[in-house]
Amino acid sequence: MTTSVENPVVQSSGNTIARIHKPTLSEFKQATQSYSKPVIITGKIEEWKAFDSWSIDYLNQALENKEVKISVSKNKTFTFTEENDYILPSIQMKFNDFTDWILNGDRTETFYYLYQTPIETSFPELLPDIATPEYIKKNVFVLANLWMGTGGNTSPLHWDSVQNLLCQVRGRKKLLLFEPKQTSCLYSFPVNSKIPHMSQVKINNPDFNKFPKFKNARYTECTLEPGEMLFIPPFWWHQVHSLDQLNIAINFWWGMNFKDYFAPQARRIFASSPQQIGLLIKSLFSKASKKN
Ligand SMILES: O=C(O)CCC(=O)C(=O)O
Repeated sequence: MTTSVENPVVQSSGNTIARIHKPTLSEFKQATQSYSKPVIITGKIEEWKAFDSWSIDYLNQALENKEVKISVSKNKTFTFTEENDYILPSIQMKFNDFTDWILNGDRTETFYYLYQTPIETSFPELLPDIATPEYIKKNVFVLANLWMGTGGNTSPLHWDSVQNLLCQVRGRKKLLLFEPKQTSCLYSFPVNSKIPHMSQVKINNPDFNKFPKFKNARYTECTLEPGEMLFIPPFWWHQVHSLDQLNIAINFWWGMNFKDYFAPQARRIFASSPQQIGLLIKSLFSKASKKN
């Protein structure tokens, strides 16, 4: 099944994201202007065992019916709201039951997403199938998460205070990206809220009366194909739509560089409370590692 995604009603920046085949570290640094610009890398994931072997049968066998935590949504949008106390609702399920649900074409009223689950703690069996990309500095803390679900799942517009390589193993993902300098048009939740990294705007159906400056926002779109990895610099806003019936991705998160502390979002948080940015990073990692 292929899911189509409506473009938002705002305009494209007219930019595209460059693709670069198997760059060396110095080519990667050049293409990203020293970790500042998104770029799509081709040819690297094909070297992973996961790329050849990750079928549902293989994963069912490797994970031997283990209990997993699966996020649930009534409308395929997976987000933090006041209504659910800013925690994604989830259930425990046998991995095989989850993959049966995927194979049966997700014809249910509740939709599932194996969402941002740290591989090292939750799926160590899968670690030999992937490789930490060499573009990540040695000796830094890296968190690799597994994401697995079906077409139509949406992670709404947000930024992360970490560097990110989003690696697509199966299925495609469509992303809408907004540069940090667009932040004033994107209406973040308040700094002292539980979700200061999320936009209040529903970008596919925006309320322009409430969010008039969103009309001036400019996005860059890309579709990540299986075997491709996207570098997302810290503080770049992104909304992510899964396409295709089986969608599997890994993302690698690691600490930001000094220059990133000058992004508008970091400055806004600093201005309100200087300790917050460190806490933000810490909580991101500890939240993720406590997930399962
Ligand atoms: O793939 C998704 O649904 C969301 C991924 C994401 O937001 C990220 O990698 O930061």
